[in-house]
Amino acid sequence: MKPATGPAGERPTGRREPQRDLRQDQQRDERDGQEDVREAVREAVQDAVRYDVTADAAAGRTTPRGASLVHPLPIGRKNRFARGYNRDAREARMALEGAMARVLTVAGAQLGPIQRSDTKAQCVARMIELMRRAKARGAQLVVFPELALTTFFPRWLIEDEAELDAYYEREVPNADTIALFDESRRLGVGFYLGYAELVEEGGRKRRFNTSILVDTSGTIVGKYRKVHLPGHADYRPHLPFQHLEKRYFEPGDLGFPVWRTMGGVMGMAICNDRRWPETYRVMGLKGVELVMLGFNTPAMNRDGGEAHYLRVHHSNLVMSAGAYQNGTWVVGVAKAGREEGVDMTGSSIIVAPSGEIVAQSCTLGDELIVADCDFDQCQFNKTTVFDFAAHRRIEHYGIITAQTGATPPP
Ligand code: CDT
Repeated sequence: MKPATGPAGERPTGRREPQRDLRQDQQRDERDGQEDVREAVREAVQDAVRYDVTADAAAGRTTPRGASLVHPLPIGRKNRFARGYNRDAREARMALEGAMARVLTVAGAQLGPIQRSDTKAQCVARMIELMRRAKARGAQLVVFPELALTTFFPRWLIEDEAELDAYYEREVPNADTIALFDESRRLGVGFYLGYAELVEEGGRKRRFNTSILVDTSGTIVGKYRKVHLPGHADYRPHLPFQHLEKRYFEPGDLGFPVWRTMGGVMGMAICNDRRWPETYRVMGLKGVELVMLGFNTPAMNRDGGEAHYLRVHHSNLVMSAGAYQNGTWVVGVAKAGREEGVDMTGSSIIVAPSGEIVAQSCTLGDELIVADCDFDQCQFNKTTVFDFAAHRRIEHYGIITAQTGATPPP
């Protein structure tokens, strides 16, 4: 039998104590070193946070046009040194933690109104301008609204097929949108883009309300097709404007996929999807850490009964709830202002996994909101009150997928 050998092929000598001591010393040094780094991170980031908070207070900071709100309250357990949306804190943390940091700086690029006469190239030029400004503010990902290349055309009955088709994209990128992809690649900034999609399958035209996710190399990593289509398919002449999404689009057929990219688990939704808890929960069950969604919400409810402020309240409410109940960041980006005579709500927001709004638009025009999204902040909810594996009771949830409408008792 071959004799056992020690390190470097030497026979065991029975005098291995010094080597074990050496290993233990090395391990202790490593532990101490890691603790030193952690302590340095804590101190550096606390300093950065203290500095910003003090500066904000001294300046009596309100919210300048386009600036991100800095929330004064703690956000989750890691707030002390994460405060993901604090730039100095993020940079200090990233410098010290290097590749370990899971912080993505995300911009919501709200668009003011797009009129019928505006060309797609003009819309893309506005988006490129916003993308450049986002890059200057450190953003690595920009979220644009739903149907960002055109006016919100479902407000009209369009019977001429060629006229209708002109609102759709048969492929992306194409001649109108390639400049956005080029700029994304040049700047190293990813983006979410909403647009109307037309595909021909088996000699049949299929239309979807679609969004794509493009990574920082300008490459498409995912596509989503809007599942919850609001409104109606029939023309309703008594209404001040139509909402013909059920006429112009099929319900999405891709489900709610998520993608591991840009340091996190990313998902997409579109406008009305944000009002349905199932949207977030399906992605929550796939571990989503950042939900991007664009929207076009009229400031007025055509059926009456809701003031502009209430529309904004509901929009903020559902996104905050979705974020909190699934421990995920939510970036909701609006089309805003008076578009073809119809006022749109605006109020783009970025919501932390705690459910707190950390950035909010304050105009009805083209405007950026920016936040540093620390994906590690998602862990608190995901491992405590919303630890799905520990607490969900699926034996009672079957009705959710077995029926759509409510059935009250007789
Ligand atoms: N685009 C979109 O989905 N808008 C709806 C408004 C519906 S009003 C019939 C929304 O939920 O905001």
